[in-house]
Amino acid sequence: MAIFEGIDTIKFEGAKSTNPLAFKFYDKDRVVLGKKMSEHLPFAMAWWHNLCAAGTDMFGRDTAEKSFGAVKGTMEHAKAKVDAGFEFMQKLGIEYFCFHDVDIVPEADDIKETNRRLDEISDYILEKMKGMNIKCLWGTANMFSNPRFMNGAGSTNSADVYCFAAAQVKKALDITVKLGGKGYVFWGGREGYETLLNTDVKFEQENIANLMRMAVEYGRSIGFTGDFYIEPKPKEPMKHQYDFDAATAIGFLRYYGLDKDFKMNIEANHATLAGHTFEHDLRISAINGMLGSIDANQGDYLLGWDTDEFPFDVYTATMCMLEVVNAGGLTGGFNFDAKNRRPSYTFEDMFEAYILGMDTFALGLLNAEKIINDGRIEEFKKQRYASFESGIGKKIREKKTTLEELAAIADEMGAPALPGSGKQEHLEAVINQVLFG
Ligand code: XUL
Ligand code: CO
Repeated sequence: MAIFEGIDTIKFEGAKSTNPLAFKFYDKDRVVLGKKMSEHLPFAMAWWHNLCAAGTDMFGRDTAEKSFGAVKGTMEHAKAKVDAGFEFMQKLGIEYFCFHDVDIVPEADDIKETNRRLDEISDYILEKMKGMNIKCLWGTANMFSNPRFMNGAGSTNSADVYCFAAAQVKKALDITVKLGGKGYVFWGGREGYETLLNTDVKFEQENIANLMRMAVEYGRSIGFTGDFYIEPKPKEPMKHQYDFDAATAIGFLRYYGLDKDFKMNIEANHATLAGHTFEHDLRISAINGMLGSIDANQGDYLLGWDTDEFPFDVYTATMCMLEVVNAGGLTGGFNFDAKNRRPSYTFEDMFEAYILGMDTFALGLLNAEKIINDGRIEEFKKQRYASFESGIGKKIREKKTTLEELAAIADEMGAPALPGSGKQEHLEAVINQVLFG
């Protein structure tokens, strides 16, 4: 029995289609820049937003009905969510899912019982996966919702809570490996602080790094060959979170010798909360060889928190896809860490949200292709640094010069000529011409 009755497999119908339950731009087999769209865009469903969250916010209760025919908080409900999730992914042609431990089972008071439930549900998920082209992109442990984590998990002041966090990471890794997950995420939900008056920052960061080191050791010992990811976010729920942005997280990983096993999982709305564009954090990750995966969503520039909206902004998706394509693609995928707005509470809304997100990234990819093929942006950038291609510029790049030599050249020349126009407006106009001309 179908859960999403009346909703058929979502098909590509093209830009002119007025069918809300059809793709207008995401045409999975269309070849773009030498690869199929579906290969450029390995989309994933976020278990938590799509199957668990039903609209509760600080001011009101659920608006959406997500019991899927079972009593909430039971293992029957956990299984109904699996049924719903797989039907949903299959109908949309989504090949991956992401989960937290407590998204897939109700948490029990005793971790031994929670772990038993995780064994049971992962057997059930594995059974579902058979014969279907649906895989696990990444798993993670929720170490921020339960009150025990109020002072953090790796950064907690309590050694007992630290043990609990370790136990959850261990089990979440077991389940991720069991489901063939490509990655394992650390989003430091409460790894941060409210006030320095009660916080030893160095102590806490060392403990977080140690938890990650133990996770790598354990993961590798049970055959996990994928990437570990840090998902940076500057604030919310904590006032200050340690993994502020990609640059901060990369520095942390290098300092603690974790950079060989970890990459970044960059979330658009987290980058903008950090005062960056999405593409900035993608670029910083890419140039450090750490662009792993993406949490695809968008924020609201008028609101100062993580609104987790479905991607709609085609310019941003275009800039994102330029970064991804230029980096040679992702080792992970595009996880829609996004939720329907509270008043969009129907099953159709769930599908339309994913169609919007997938079409937005398809447009981003098609636009990136146009910009790359046009070539003017890349050529301008190349020309901009041309003075480093020969003469003293070349010597500087080859590290064959000294401050004394450069100072002597400066003495000779008097004032240098102005370095050439940055031509931002020109380049922006080129983008608009390429996209809409
Ligand atoms: C929270 C967030 C998380 C992570 C996984 O802002 O993005 O859902 O993606 O823990
Ligand atoms: Co996220």
